[in-house]
Amino acid sequence: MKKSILSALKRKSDLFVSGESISNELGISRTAVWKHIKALREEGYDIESVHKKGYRLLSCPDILTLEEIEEYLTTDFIGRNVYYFDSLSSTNNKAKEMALKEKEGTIIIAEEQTKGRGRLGRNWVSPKGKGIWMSIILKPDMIPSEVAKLTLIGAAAINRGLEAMGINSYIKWPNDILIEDKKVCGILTEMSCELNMINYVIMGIGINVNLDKEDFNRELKDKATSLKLVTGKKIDRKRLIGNILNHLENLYIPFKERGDISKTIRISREKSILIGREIRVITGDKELIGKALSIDDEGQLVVEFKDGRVEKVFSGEVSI
Ligand code: BT5
Repeated sequence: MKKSILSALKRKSDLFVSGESISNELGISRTAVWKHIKALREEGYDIESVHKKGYRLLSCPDILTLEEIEEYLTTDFIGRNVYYFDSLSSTNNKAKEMALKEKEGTIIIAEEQTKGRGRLGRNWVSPKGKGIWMSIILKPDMIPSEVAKLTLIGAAAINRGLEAMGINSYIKWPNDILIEDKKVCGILTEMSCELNMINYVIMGIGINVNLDKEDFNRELKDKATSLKLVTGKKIDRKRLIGNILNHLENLYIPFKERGDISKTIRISREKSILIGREIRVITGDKELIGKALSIDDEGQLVVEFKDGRVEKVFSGEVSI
């Protein structure tokens, strides 16, 4: 009901909508309309009410509910079902709890994470209202070893989504997005699978959108940044989410339907921060130095090591 009232106010944009017309349209009492208006105000909607004229929507809050992001979506299924939370330990954890019974494309978003996670149990800083901390539930019908490619699809979608906002970024294979050599986004892809079958994949995306310098602790100060810090202005999180999810779906569908990741690979190569550079490849407790030569058609990083060996790295930790 609250959603219908909000849509009615949004439809009229800056005009008044009478309480009577809302109550007639939705078949509820004027008092009920008033209660929903009050609840919307508590969520941060600025709604003016004028005697004999009705209600007028003055502004919408900076929140990432479906009602707020859907006007930016052109997708068929990704982002069409949104669970929005003020605070969660980790959106990936919540998504895992819900994944089996939710449909593909469902997203879980939180304004803050109290135990945001990176890979290998590392911490992910996720302060309230300043980032995009979300997890997307995917259910591709393929063998588990294909899942590493989804991270590349996510990274390419984020790169293109940022580009649509006029922001140039680079991809640090396989799961980071960098601007000015600093990390602005990380992806954590997790899955539940059987021997030959994926039950679900959770693609967790963390983007530092409007974080300020003081949001980064000492460890992160020199290696992380935010979109606000690099552009010098506050970035519209709703539009950014829309752009990313639209690109994500466009890159995901050919992969899901016919295993085609050619467009993702093109973007990964074109925007790679590693290709041509000296890198360190960390696998387990081993660390090897080499030069990143290319990314092959399967999304593997081709590295020439110091001893002249050329090898493909399928997944792992790489630093510049
Ligand atoms: C990642 O791991 O980069 C994956 C991050 C995924 C976060 C999202 S948010 C939504 C979803 N729910 C979750 O709980 N997680 C996902 P990794 O490559 O392991 O990088 C982790 C390292 O990045 C940390 O050890 C820090 O050094 C650094 N780091 C932590 N918070 C950061 C931040 N906000 N911005 C940039 N770097 C950060």
